[in-house]
Amino acid sequence: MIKEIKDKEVLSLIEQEKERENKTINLIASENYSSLDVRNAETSFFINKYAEGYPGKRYYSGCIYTDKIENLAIERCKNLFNVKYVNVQPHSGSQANMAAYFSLIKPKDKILSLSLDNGGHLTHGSPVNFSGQLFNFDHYSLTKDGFLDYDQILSIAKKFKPKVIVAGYSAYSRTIDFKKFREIADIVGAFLLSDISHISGLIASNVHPDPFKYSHIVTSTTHKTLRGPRGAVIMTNDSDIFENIQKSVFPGVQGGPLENVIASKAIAFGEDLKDSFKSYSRDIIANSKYLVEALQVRGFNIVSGGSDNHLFVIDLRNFDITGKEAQDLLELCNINVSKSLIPYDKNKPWIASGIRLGTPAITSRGLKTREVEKVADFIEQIIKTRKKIDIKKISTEVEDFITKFPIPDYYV
Ligand code: DSN
Repeated sequence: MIKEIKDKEVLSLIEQEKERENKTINLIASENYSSLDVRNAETSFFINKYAEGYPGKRYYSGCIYTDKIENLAIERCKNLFNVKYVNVQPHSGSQANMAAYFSLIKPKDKILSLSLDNGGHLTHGSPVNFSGQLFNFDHYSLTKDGFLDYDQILSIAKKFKPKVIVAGYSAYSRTIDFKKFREIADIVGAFLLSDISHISGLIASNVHPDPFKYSHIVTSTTHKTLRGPRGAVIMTNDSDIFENIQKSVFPGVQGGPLENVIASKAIAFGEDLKDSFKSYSRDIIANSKYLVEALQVRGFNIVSGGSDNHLFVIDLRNFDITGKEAQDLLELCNINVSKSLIPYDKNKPWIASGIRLGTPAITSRGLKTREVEKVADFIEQIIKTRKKIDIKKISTEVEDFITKFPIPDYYV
């Protein structure tokens, strides 16, 4: 498809991005490589179609195939997560969370969530985000050693009396106990909203406990561990709440759905239903655990001391380098990570004292534990020798190593 782009300026940037992705070890926990089918569907004729509304009830004519593609995406997503009701229209995780809040509560109502600086998300009440501006948030925090503290969550919930409790994170490396969250929500009469954007692929593969039994609403992006297009879904088992979700997404938060992206979501959910996806998810976790151990042996401190999922955060303070400095240096050496606050960080988010690493993307390229050991070697060499590092030499070594594992077009 890419050869058909005639705009040379844009084509050149697309080609350069492809080359950058090929020669880089991508450890950004929220990124992945979607298949050629997923990418191609985004450039299909569905890109042309306006379809405000839902299958069978649209505000435009000509939706015969649009209805079929959206229904296909819905059915596949229902099968993937074994859930009764799905809205596949949210353009992004942020819009999914906005619609989810509006499905349950009104502006100014109270929500309890993990703060951004402890590993939460912007849409979980950051003051610079719509969530923090429209709703009244209080936050729970991690323990000093980086774990959720359910007693603390219950105690804050009893005092704060939120209408919604959010479970779900951007930088938490441990298993989430959704059952405990629901017990707390029931004690204080709150709804439980589980934002599984990061771990949805692991949940779909049964390698992380299921939130659906316990949550009133589950939101997820589709491009992280699910390996689909950039976008999101909202799911529930409650028919009344689902009616609110439908109204909150359209006309509440969004206008016309991106049916080309919904076609891509249908393809991704189809891929995720295969057995090979389940073994991919198991490999993600095996690689994450192995990378943690390999880095610990090399003197790196990992927040909470380990990982049960696809990601973890390195506390860099013992190396006298900030998260930003480490991220920038690693990027020069063809390794991408994202700087991350550590619990009770003294640095501001733009600087941070840690970096977040994830294994979904390298696992998609076929790296196994033997190669993960090499990734740990590179990170050690770069961070420890940073003052006299030969960037040209090491970036070439990284490129030579990772290009032996081409980004796949298809996943069998
Ligand atoms: N920005 C995403 C992440 O990196 O976790 C979450 O939206």
